[in-house]
Amino acid sequence: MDVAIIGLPMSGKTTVFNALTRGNADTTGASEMHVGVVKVADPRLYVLADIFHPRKIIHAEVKYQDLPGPESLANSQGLSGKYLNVLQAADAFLLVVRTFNDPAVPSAQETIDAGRDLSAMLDELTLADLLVMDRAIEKLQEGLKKAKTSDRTGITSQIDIAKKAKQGLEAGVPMWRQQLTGSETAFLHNYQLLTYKRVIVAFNTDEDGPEVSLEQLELAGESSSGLGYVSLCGKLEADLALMSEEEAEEFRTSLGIEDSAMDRVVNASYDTLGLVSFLTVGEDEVRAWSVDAGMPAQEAAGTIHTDFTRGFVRAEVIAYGDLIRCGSIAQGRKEGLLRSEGKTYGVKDGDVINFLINV
Ligand SMILES: Nc1nc2c(ncn2[C@@H]2O[C@H](COP(=O)(O)OP(=O)(O)OP(=O)(O)O)[C@@H](O)[C@H]2O)c(=O)[nH]1
Ligand SMILES: [Mg+2]
Repeated sequence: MDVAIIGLPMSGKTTVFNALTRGNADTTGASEMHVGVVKVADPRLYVLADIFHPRKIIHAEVKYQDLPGPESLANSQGLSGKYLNVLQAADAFLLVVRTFNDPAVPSAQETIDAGRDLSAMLDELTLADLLVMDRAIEKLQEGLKKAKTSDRTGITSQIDIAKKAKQGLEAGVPMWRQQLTGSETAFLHNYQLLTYKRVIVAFNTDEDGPEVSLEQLELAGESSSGLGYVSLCGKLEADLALMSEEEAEEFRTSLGIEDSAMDRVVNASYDTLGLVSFLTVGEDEVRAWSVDAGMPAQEAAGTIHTDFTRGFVRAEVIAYGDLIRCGSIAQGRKEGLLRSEGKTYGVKDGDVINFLINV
């Protein structure tokens, strides 16, 4: 999963990036982009490793990309900039919103107002898509003038789709929530619109909180619908991320923080995006793969290797809990807990899967 960190300038993006990646990126106004890859903690892998003794344990991964302030949507101009492709390639956005009070850290605004800043950022995303749709409609209309009669119907319906998306955006509905048919979605896919991505908000609080929740912000209309969020202190978490795990754990306990920012952001991302992990086991590796919940088994096979989609025969599936109870695949088979599933089986979290492939 690729997550691009966005937010207003000086909201604490790089600090949060450091907290999430145990990084040490410069927060004194550096202008380069930072990239960090983090393993998704999954204790089930270690339990499975005790059974299968694999050579490797491979976690699912999240890639975080931290964009320099002015480029990361500070204003709509920034979007056409050189980082647009990074935003387009991301699976989700982590939107950092400043709620910490620190007179030493300058801010474009005089007051701290999470609702205002969050709305402004969401508007930026919508605005960027609106610009793209406007340009698309213009281009298509030009094309229509020159088009052969036989192409006109097609182009006209494409213009209608773009106008429909534009209307939705103007009403403040992000693309992912718009009611569109499969062919409309397929056409719009070409434009790599940003509001197709799900947004997880990270409220960057002071060390002593208070925690911020989306509900308390009372955002206008439905604009907060479908957002995930976490409340964390970026600065504190960035410090903790550089300590040993034991030390950090001790500090967290004394501060009453249950989970690390890393775990909480990953959990919120999985929840918001509706992701689950299926697991594969063997002598070579025990591994977690993240996919959309309910993804058909044939498509899930394709995440391991693209050839697996074509060669899919069936999937042998056992739930993680059942496998642990049985102690081995063979015992699971004996007890009838190892199921044989077809192409359309919807993958669930914790499914231990062996794909049977015919290549
Ligand atoms: N007090 C306090 N300061 C913070 C917190 N998070 C970030 N800062 C400070 O705010 C300043 C900006 O933080 P950055 O993480 O660089 O913010 P940014 O959004 O990456 O900034 P740009 O990339 O320049 O837009 C730094 O001096 C940080 O130390 C926080 O939770 N509390
Ligand atoms: Mg930064």
